[in-house]
Amino acid sequence: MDFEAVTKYSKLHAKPPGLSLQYGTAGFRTKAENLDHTMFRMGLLAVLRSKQTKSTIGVMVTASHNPEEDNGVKLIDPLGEMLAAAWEEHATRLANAEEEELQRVLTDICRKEAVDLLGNAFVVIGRDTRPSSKKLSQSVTDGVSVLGGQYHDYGLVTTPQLHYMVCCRNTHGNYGIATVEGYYEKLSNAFVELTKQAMSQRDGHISLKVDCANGIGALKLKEMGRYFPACLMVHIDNDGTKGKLNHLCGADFVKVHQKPPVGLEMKPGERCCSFDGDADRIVYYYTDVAGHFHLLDGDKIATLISTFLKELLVKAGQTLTFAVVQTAYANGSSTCYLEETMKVPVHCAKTGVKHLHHKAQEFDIGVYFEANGHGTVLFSKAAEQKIRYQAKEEKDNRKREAAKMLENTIDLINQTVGDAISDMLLIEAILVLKNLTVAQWDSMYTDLPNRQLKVKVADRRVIDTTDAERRAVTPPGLQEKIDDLVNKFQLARAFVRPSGTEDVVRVYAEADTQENADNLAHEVSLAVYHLAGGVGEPPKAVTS
Ligand code: G16
Repeated sequence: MDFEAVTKYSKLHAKPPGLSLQYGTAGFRTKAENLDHTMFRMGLLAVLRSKQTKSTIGVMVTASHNPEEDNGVKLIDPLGEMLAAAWEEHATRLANAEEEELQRVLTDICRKEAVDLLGNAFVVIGRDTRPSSKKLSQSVTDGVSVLGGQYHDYGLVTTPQLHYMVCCRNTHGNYGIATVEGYYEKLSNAFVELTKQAMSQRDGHISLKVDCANGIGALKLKEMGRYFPACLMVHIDNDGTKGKLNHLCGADFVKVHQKPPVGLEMKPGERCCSFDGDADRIVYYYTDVAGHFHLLDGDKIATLISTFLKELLVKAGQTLTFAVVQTAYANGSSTCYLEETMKVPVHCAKTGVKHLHHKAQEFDIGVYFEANGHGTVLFSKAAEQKIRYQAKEEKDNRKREAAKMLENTIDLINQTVGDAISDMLLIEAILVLKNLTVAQWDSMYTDLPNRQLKVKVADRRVIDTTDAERRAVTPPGLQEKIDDLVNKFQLARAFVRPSGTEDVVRVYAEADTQENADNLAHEVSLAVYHLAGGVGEPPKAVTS
């Protein structure tokens, strides 16, 4: 390793003194102006990871749902999955090393991970549309180059597109062609194959409004429009020409505030959805004739997809293990419906796609979704082979047709990570195939009223949790207080956890009525404020 060059270039990407960051739920996130050194260093780290795994590694510059002034970076491992946990620790140490410690930290990582420094390294880079992203992605390439790594810069892509590229490159094209055109063709062809028979039997077209959060999703959905069949009419709103990224729009806004985004007009019954800033999350919604807003979040999406897959597996006569993975944020009604009505095993993982993804890998078919709309479906290698074999060789027509549909579903899904575009196409296909309106889908079960709040504290790390984040271990007395508050309400549940992407503590509460959910959330917020070092004014009561 040419330490002299590393030291020289590192000074051009100097670390703000005293700044300490952590590789959180989805990489590093903070104000963009504090990230230059982290980007350079993640370029260095990606080279080491690439040399160690002898594979292409991805670096995505994005802060996803965070405000436009923030930015972030995350590394993508060889099969398109999130960076391995041990390397997250290396990432944190490297990002926080003072200049004079850099050489020691790099040497230490190489020793611990047995990195062959003579090996080749290849890194692919992508970025979202934030004003700061271009310059920050150049800092990544500086880091890659100084350690002699090769790179390909995909420029503006959605986060899931970069995950897809990494997987395609490391599977030598087996997963798909590693270009945006390859991505568009793979997904569009699968959508057409899956829906063509059903579409030929019905009049009219599929029409959908998409709030793209003024982010990269708008650009990519527009490009992809050329590949869509004529029957699929997607109307793009919040395309970035007027509004600010994630401001009063996007999946996170709609989910947390339980109301429509600005910049999108809805007629009663019209199907709408929102992406987040880097298009890795999606939620659906509509208003009914009485003007009431209905949200179909990640839980409703997981339920729809699970129902569809289970029906196909029964038709195909396949006996594969099947499970759904959720987080503590999953609405109690959704878990109940999945377990009791659908008889599907449900598991609870910690927040963060990486945790859900790992759990879902334990099954032949693992459906995972966070309530916030981030999720996908994983098929084990063995399950995929069985399905593809049956789609070709099965003699029974009905079973073969079901297997073919499962095969097209596999091709439509981005198995590397939650993908708003891929999820949207799958949902649209299922609604066509099952002949469901959005209101019929919504009526599968009724959500328990719920509320999410944020509390500012001096140091959110004072809150430690256990049991997949459903119980607080510290600070002392907080969990007991939450238990007391929950006991005051019917059908109630509440938990708190430090966010891994924003400098806040998140509070979730659900109860029998919206008023009770709001009151419970507010009282739990006050408990956090008083027991965990709240800053500023105490949280105000919720006005729904
Ligand atoms: C990221 C993660 C998600 C997580 C979300 C919020 O989403 O990928 O798994 O649910 O942050 O995390 P936290 O509550 O820890 O802030 P995104 O869409 O922002 O990348």
